Amino acid sequence: MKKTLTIAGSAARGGAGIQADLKTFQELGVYGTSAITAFVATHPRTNQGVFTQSLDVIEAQLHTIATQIGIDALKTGMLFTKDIIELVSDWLSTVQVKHVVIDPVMFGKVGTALMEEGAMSSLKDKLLPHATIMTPNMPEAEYLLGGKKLTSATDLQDAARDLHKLGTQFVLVKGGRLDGPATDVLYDGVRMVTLEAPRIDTIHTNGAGCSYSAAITAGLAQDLSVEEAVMQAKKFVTAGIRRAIPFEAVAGAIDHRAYKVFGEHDITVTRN
Ligand code: PXL
Repeated sequence: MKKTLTIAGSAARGGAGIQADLKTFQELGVYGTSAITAFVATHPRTNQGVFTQSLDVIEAQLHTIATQIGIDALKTGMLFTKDIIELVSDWLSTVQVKHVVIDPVMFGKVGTALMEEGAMSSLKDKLLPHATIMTPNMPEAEYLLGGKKLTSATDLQDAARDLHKLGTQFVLVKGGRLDGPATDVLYDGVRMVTLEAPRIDTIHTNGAGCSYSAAITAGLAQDLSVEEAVMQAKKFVTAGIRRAIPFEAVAGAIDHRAYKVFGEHDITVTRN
């Protein structure tokens, strides 16, 4: 069984973060391990929402997994601080991991900050050069590009070309926030691949981004090509959103079982 690792935050609600990643790994048939960078939950008295872990705790998890289990592919999700980004980047320089997926998590669905201010330069200069693929959504791509606004599928392609210069092998810009079909673009410096899924009219998409990058990680661990892994991941997330689990108080989560149980995967791929 191939082994995967997620380095990310714990989302107590169970839809996103570490919880989404491990569910995705399980569904796609890889062994999942985790290094938790922070806990995301709202404290009833202080209203504090992000509780980062000490660098020692994070380093201990990474060391344990690398020395006792092994890693065929890994992803990073919410790292939150500059110090954590630098710890993970330095650690990546010491281990040989073939496939590294970087989900540059910065904002939650409603704009919640999931990366502290001042961490961007470390993300760009130290972490991204390790990436096989980075998977920004539109606000993250805009922020990485210094505030440029993305409003069309053509803008996504331009953004992918610009982001590729940051040193990752592949860039996947996710256009879920555009109107019309859910269009993403994958660029490797030469070829632009457009993946399109029908728009599913729902607010219940918590964890879609996390699960997308986790599914790519699972595919890469199993030796799919990057394009195949992204295609499978897009199908996985589309099926999950179609069967999303609504919650009463907050936006619901994608159903991680959907791809395997119902097998829906109506996406189209265009290459140019
Ligand atoms: O979906 C982005 C995200 C990533 N990581 C953690 C989160 C969230 C959003 O809720 O809680 C830990």
